[in-house]
Amino acid sequence: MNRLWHNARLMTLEGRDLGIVEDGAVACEGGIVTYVGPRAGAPNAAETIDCEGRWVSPGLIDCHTHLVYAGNRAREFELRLEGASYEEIARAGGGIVSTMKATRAASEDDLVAASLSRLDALIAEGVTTVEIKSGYGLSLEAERRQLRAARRLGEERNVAVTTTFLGAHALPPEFSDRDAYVAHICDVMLPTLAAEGLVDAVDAFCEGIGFSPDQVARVFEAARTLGLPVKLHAEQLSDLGGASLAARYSALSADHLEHLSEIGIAAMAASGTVAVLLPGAFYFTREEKRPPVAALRAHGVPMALATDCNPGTSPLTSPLLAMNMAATLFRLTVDECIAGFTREAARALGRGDIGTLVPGKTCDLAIWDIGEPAELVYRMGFNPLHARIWRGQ
Ligand code: DI6
Ligand code: FE
Repeated sequence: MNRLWHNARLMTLEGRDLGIVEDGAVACEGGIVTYVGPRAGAPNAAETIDCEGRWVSPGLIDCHTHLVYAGNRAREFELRLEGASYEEIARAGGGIVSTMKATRAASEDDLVAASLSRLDALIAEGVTTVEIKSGYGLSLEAERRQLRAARRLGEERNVAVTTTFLGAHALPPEFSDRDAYVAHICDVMLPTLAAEGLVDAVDAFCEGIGFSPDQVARVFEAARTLGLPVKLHAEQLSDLGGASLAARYSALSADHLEHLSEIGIAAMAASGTVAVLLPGAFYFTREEKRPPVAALRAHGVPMALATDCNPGTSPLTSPLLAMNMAATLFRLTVDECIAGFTREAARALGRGDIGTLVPGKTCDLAIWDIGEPAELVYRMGFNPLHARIWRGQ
């Protein structure tokens, strides 16, 4: 079935800015975009949809989430309000490990049910592709359950799910030695889950309370052997040189980056590694050091944005609020915020088939009730989505 959306103002995201086309049209056939441009040149279609002058952008892409988990950390939030730090709570056995316990106790059905409401919140704001990490199971069986639940979410809803294995997120209680756990990840967990088709990419938490650069390098070697792309939680709480390490492995992205150095920035620029900025985690943990946005810009490092939806540091399910935070807290421009959830997010996932409106790409659209693009970034807690199209439907 071919369709044509017309009488639209387009943000194609083609090129370096928003790629605006006034009085535009988008045509699709079989879920693939066949035309983007002025209405005057649009082909005929079996079905035409009048957008009544609304703005149309690519569907949003949330390229970094930990959406699948059980329980919540509201109590830990209260402890932090009383003065405890995130690292203190983690070292005292709270933090990631407390979510691990709840997640291990949940069935696959429980995980799907608990995660659907979070996924629906993203979808309601125009998300058409979401990356979901494991990392709250921390055993072969429980990581498998998390990844399977993530895949199932993509069957329950009209949304594309891409999965990332984050076994190296925290040390599970069965292990007292981080090196031994890393060996188990490399020799058993990752190869098994990859063979089951559950892993699209591999991530790790490179941090004092997580894993050292040497340990992460071992995980990346195992990923390379399996032909899987890598990404990294890097320089969130301290500078361990994670971004440079990620760049050495041609990582798709390095994420967080508040404590990123000039050396790390130069390495990312050279390898084409995307900087994924996560203002929700910055805000929620009351981090005081901002990611070096001006230097990333100066070096031409592409910047993506994501919610980092997770129970501990970013219980955020609003890409639009994340854009507002990125502008207000990190001084990103409106164009950078919108590109961060479309074109650059696609790049952070290594996906050439989504993220811009160009013939040949997947027809994922968000249609907005706004007067100008800045309105997407400017509002807080208001959702102007008029309609969302996934694969042409
Ligand atoms: N960094 C984060 O912000 C999340 N994971 C990570 O490596 C937090 C995960 C959590 O606290 O549950
Ligand atoms: Fe994260």
